[in-house]
Amino acid sequence: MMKKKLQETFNNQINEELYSAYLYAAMRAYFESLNLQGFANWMRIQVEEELFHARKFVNFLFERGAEVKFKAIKEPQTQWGSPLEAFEAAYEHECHISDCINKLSTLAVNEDDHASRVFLEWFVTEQVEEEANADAMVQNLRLVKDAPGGLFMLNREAGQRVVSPTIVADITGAPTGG
Ligand code: OFO
Repeated sequence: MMKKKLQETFNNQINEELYSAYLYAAMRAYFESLNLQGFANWMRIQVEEELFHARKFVNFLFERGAEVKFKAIKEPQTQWGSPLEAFEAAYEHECHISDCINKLSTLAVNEDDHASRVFLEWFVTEQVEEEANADAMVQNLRLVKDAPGGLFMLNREAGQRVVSPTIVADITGAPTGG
């Protein structure tokens, strides 16, 4: 059985993941309003990533016989000064999430809950990718600055992003072949 403090912190993390989805949904809407549909697509995929993260936490708590509590999700920012500013905010948010996951892992170790510690390893690795993905967009946008041609190309590239097969399988129940 998970200790109460750990259960509470896991439930806070579910809220963080749902807020992440909400924030990226707001960023998608921002890009849609600018007619930058490639960046909007990038954010749409990111929303799916975050909902997947939230479901992983929920399922783990169910498996452990712990209580799942859905708390109010705070309202996200809805406007940014430029595409670069939006992706910088996304990168900063991912750094914040990495911090939350690290603190949760430390708590799991301190509470001697090794099942939680092992479960959280997936998220520790995932956060490396989450930060890198957002940072790559920031670096590319800094390179092109305000050049319309560069922005056009980055937007088109971002439009190629697709939902990972693991997430599709989680949503549809389809076999992944793994
Ligand atoms: Fe973006 O990693 Fe979850 O929150």
